[in-house]
Amino acid sequence: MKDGLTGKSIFRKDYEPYPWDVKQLHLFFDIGRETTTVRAEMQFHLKDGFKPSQAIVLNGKDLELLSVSLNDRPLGEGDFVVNGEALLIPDAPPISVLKTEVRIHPANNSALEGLYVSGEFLLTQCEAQGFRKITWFPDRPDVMTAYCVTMQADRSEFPVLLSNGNRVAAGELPGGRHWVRWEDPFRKPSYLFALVAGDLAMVEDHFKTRSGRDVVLRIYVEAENLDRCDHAMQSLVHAMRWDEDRFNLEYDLDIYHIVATNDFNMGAMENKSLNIFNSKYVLARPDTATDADYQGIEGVIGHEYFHNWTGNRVTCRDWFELTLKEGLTVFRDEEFSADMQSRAVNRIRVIRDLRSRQFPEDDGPMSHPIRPDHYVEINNFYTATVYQKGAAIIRMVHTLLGESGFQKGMKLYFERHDGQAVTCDDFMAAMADANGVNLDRFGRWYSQSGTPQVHVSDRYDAATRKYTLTLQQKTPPTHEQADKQALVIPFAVGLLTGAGGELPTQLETGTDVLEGTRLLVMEDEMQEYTFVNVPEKPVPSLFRDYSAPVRIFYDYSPAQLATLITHDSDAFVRWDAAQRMAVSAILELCKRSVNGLEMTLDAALLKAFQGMLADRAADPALLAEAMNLPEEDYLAEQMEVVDVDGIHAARKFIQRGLAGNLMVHFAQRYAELNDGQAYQKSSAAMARRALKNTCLGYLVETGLGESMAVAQLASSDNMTDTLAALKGLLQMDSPQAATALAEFESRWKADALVMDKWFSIQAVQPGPNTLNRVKELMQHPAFSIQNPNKVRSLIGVFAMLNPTGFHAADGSGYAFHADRVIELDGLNPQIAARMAAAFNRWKRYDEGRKSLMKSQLQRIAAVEGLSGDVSEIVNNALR
Ligand code: 0A1
Ligand code: ZN
Repeated sequence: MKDGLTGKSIFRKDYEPYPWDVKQLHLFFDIGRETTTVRAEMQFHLKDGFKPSQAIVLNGKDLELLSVSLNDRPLGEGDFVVNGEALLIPDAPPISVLKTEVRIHPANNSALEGLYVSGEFLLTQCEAQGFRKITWFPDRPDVMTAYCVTMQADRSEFPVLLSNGNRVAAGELPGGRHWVRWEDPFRKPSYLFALVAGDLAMVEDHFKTRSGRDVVLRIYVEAENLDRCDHAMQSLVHAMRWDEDRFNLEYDLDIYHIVATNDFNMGAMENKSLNIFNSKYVLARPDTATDADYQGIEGVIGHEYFHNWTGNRVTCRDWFELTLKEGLTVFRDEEFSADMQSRAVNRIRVIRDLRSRQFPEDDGPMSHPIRPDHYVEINNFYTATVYQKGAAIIRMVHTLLGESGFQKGMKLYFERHDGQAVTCDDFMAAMADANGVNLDRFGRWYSQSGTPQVHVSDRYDAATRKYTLTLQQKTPPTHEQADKQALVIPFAVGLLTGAGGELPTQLETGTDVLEGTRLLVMEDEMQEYTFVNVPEKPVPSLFRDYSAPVRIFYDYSPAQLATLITHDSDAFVRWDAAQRMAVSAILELCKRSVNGLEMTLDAALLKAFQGMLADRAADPALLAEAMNLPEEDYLAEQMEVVDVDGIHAARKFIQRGLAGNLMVHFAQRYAELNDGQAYQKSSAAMARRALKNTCLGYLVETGLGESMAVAQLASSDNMTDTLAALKGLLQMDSPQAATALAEFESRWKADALVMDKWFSIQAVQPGPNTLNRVKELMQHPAFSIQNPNKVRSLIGVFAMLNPTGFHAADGSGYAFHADRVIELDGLNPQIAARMAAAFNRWKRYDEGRKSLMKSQLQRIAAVEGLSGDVSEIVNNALR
């Protein structure tokens, strides 16, 4: 696939239903690390409406075919055709029992898709198209069937044998072997199949469902991790309860399994009743996991559990519809986290993530609608767009219909589609029909890519006491879609007095007077809203709670931003105002330094920070969010041509300036929060740690910080504080940093997840020396290029989160990274493709960097036998 044209695109419009019902699938596994044999027995019934003598088409990849038979007749070479990943049996009778036997090699599977080895056990990953690496089958989500899975294996090597559904039989075999049979009463698509075999330890709990059924909950981990499962188990119980309370959805089997692995391409996988998790999203103990890890675990455990209804009971017709399950399930997990912890803090983190990851994606070579129209490799479409923008679009449906309207829609969706494989249109139809509204125009969000811009302007007329907001929306053309339509945009707005009081609002066109936020719905390219009885020129509080995933343009004065930061009732608007102030201060400094002018600290920003530090009423976690300066990559997105070093210098200058000027305030707040109390998991305690460590991050830019960081490191009883102190020492380039790193390493060298953090904090260090350090760290015994978590934490962090390192002007970062992409492509194309995306924004840099990145992309594209995964990414980028 050298020229990028050979990677064949698949189109949504080409969907055709599968002609066959698969009544059931019996699988027989003879398990071994080196070799596993898989026998499959499938019953095909021709569906009504299809003409007789259809072919049966199955998918398979890297399978050693041992035998095929049809209705008990062995098939020979001439009876079927194997063409690439398809096996075709022409003219099959309307009832056909097909039996196949294949051999596969788990230990050689470095792509971590299909059946593979992780430590002392074997496991599967089938989404999206991994099942075809296990056996021949119609590997597409609209083919659902009942699975009965029998496994046999050596008992001492594989004491635990798991699959989906219920364990219905088991027994001993001669020679120290045993067998187990699992049956899943729910028909499911192949991507939800799972199997686990090996030596695993387990913790168990129970959940009583609302209707009184007892569900056994089990988490399987490697024995040394048994003491790190409590939080995951509690999160699971909370998720089960929450889905009953909020969505009226109850679990449907008597058993729920989670298995944690260190070798996983993604976060976790929702296989029916046998979730498989990246251990990062299961294992936590206060001394090994940060608060962010704890929150991540709760969110991902929730996410996979919620898929049981949104994904498993109702699944996707084809992979173009991926956001049907992912956007909706992310929305559900966001709501879960918001209900469990601080809603406002969670919301801000979601918005920050959307803007810093999804916006650039939507503006780059991989831009696609949440429901793409074509792809080469589906694995490249598990994106921030499909997931996070997908969730933002579901959130707008929720905003428009309200909680009860939304729940009515969900109810109808399940009534209509339980047990089916459906489309996003089916989902929207249920929402619309249940509420008697028309959502057709809203549906454009599913087919249009790119981030809409909303330009807001206003005028106030003191004589008539009228205030008019004019909104203009425009979605710039994207890589694959030139023409854009107007979208339906929920616009939640409030008006403040200059002193910060909330004004009641009344529209010229209406009579109702609203005390708080007013929800308006923009449908056209341009719309005006005139408010009456407005006593003074108000400060507009725009898109409260970020009511639509758009870029908001309004020319705020520093005084208006200050009013919003201090007084607005909406946490998003307060945070956003603080970010805007910081962004403009930093970008202004960039400009000044380009023009040879001296850098100065923005007075309004200084004052705002002083105010925030003095605020004892606000949630400390929200203050921490507001005081965390925008990241360098987010700042880069705001520039015409990215000035890597300028951004870094300007941001650093502001950070130092704030720290120096407000040292006493930071130190005082730090001292209050650093109260010596023992670790607690509560969100209040997490919020205090967040603000404390934000203060520390500033203090290390002053003479006070080093001793504070050293003391915090020495006394810490949790990973959040430990890591913050260690990062602080690195950030200030303290002479103590090397010892601290070495001590951390010697304490945690055998702990994979903790060592990931150790790699990351070194890879993220700005400056020219880091590349060599990263190269050295690749030789560290705890590093392995075969392990996705390691690759992400060292190579991924360097490329994506260390702009001054990766974008070194001599191109050394690019050359190194391209080598890694090529090396990874031979091992794990999915991960290689994710890494290759680091070059996606190449056109936004200066000429020198552009041409350096381009030549690395060309070098990758020219690799003989490059995977479709990487080829799609680099050729899109080059186009
Ligand atoms: N459905 C999972 C994500 C996932 C997708 C692909 C995987 O392997 C290639 C693994 C997991 C989720 O949304 O959690
Ligand atoms: Zn998901």
